[in-house]
Amino acid sequence: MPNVLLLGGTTEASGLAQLLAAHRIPTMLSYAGRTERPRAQPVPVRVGGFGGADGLAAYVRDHRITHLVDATHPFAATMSGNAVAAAAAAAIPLLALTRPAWTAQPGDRWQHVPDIPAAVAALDGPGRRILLALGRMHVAAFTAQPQHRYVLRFVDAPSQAPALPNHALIVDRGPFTVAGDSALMTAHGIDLVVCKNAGGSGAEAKLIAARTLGVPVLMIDRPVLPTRAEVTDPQTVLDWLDHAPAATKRGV
Ligand code: 3Y8
Ligand code: NAP
Repeated sequence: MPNVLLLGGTTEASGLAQLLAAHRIPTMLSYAGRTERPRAQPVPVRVGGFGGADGLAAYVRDHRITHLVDATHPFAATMSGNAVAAAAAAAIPLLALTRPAWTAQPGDRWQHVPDIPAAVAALDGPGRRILLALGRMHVAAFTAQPQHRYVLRFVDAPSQAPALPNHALIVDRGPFTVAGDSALMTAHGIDLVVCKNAGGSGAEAKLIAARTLGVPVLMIDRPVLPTRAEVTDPQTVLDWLDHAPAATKRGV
């Protein structure tokens, strides 16, 4: 019987947790602890970092984990790099459950930038009304462009006001709806959406709303992740668990 460590924090991870619970496959879902009230899960949950790749490898050994599934967000590059290193060190199989990057559809007005600094640089020029849909972690970078009116959306209320001088703050967690994001963008007169190429359905509403409203999008491309086996369907993970050899004798 597999003993799975599922690195979570995404819609796909939650979907896989449902499947694993339904098949009574022993699973621990792991959160970093970035939000105050993570979604309840049908499997046991742990919260907090492991202490780098070595800490994750030690956790795998100590808890006799046989399979590691990385279902973290495409921008969680450090975690994904640690997962590759720890799975190798502990000699257990690793599979990433991810989602395809979004691609521009007819009617989309996208400008691609490679990372957050490039997104900040792209905002040179006169003041605009920007939906900065990046969460809380990267807001400070945009203080370099204070001339804009920013609409921010955080999962949790911040302990102190964001540093941007001209902003409106919305506290809401996804998945979001097209109707909700269309109403939000209309109410605030948004003329630019800035977002990460997260992929998936949970954050896609703002792109569909932007397309309908004719609002341009500044799309931050994904960081490069280490090479690892990747699937996009939770059911495929179940098949893998049935067939991937568990930990070799060496290492565990
Ligand atoms: C803690 C777990 C589920 C998973 C839901 C998905 C969809 C809703 C959309 C916008 C974009 C953003 C942000 C976003 C979405 C899903 C998914 C997704 C984007 C929770 C969650 C955790 C986090 C962490 C949080 C980050 C932030 C990013 C908000 C739970 C709700 C912007 C990413 O305050 C903070 O420090 C928040 C940090 C990392 C990025 C940032 O830079 O601020 N997610 N989000 C996970 C952990 O502790 O390990 O609380 O339940 C999960 C979800 N957020 O099971 O239903 O699958 O992607 N999350 C982005 O895509 O750009 C919002 O506003 O339009
Ligand atoms: P990150 O930058 O890649 O990771 C930073 C550190 O956070 C990791 O080294 C690890 O600490 C810890 N960590 C990250 N994910 C973890 C997990 N699932 N369980 C235990 N520890 C974890 O990660 P991030 O971008 O901050 O993302 C944090 C969480 O939010 C992840 O669950 C991710 O799926 C979710 N999320 C992120 C985004 C985003 O935009 N980045 C969007 C939606 C959801 P140690 O080194 O101490 O082990």
